[in-house]
Amino acid sequence: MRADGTGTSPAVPAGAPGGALMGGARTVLGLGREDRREHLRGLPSGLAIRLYSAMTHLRAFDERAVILQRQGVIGTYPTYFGEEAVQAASVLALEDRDWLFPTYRQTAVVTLRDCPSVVPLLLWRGHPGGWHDVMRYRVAPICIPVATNYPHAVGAAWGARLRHEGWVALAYGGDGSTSAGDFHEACNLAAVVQAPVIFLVTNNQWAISTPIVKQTRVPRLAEKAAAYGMPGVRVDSFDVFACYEVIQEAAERARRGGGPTLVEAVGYRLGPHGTADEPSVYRDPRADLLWAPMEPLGRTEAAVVEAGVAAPEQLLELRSRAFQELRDVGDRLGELPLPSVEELADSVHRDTPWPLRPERLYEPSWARLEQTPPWS
Ligand SMILES: Cc1ncc(C[n+]2csc(CCOP(=O)(O)OP(=O)(O)O)c2C)c(N)n1
Ligand SMILES: [Mg+2]
Repeated sequence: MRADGTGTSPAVPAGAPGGALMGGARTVLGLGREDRREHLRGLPSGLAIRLYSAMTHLRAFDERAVILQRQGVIGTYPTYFGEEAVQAASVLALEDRDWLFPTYRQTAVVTLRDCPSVVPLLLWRGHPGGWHDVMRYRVAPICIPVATNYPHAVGAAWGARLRHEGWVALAYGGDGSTSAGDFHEACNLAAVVQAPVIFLVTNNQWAISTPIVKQTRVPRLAEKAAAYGMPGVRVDSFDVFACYEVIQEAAERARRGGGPTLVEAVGYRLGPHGTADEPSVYRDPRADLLWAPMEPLGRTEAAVVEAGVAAPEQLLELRSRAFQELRDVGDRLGELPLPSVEELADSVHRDTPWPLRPERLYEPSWARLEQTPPWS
């Protein structure tokens, strides 16, 4: 990293797609051809392929999940189409002992830590088998209430610092989450106690139907970091190499005792908010066309092939394998039996409270009234 904290990759040129909105964002793929080649050829051996492979797996998972939702096998599903680069980079830039704190948008990051894909898919089927082993993968349960995962990550990271355990925590979030009180409190406390935590905010410019201009007067979210006393970095969210670099730098700083970092991965939500959403009713579809060339998989493929880091056949092979694997997982998922009422009730609490015990769920409400609760 340079002395001014900007790292080795420069900012997205203003003339590039999204250049105006991406102002100040770090890039590798947006470099001129020669510089980009040099950068990609200088990466540690196999890293480009590992990143690409993780991205294809995430894409295959996401596409399969949308198909399964359309088939009625799973319920509502928040697609992350277009966010594969930042998500793949976030896992690979960290060590296995580091903790991840995902939201509904990062359903599949746990599978990059070798959790079987069927597990998060079962979650969206409302099946108790959808709870991954939190301690084994060091991935917290996903948080659907916006911004609630930030304080969890800060608390965990602060604990790690007090115990000198050497791991860092990474909490995901979106542009909308930065308006929530939890975000403010988490950033403030993290900086005060120098917690080894990374706030990875993917600014896709939309919080369901609320655009970023209605969310904040500070469109460069990374600038908010200054108010808390921590570094803030902008990066192109569609650029897996720049995201990897920025997150790794933040993790190294945190590990050295340098405290938290706010990483703003800026881009655009290329898809709908989720399977129940239709964005054309609230945003101009022409903007989608403008951003389409930033789609991260195709962009990465073009760059690594051009740089001679991978052959097109090799990438095709990786992509086909990932898609076949997820097709098989999807087929098996549809065949699994639905959970019983007992399984549903018992999966929520370690010791199921009396009013929620499975046998009681079958009783008509008048029968419950006539019984004496055990605490009376
Ligand atoms: C506390 C809370 N309020 C409202 C919601 C409903 N909700 C779900 S996602 C979402 C938008 C969040 O947008 P953003 O933080 O930009 O993340 P993105 O969905 O774009 O990844 C909202 C308002 C919620 N889940 N939790
Ligand atoms: Mg958003």
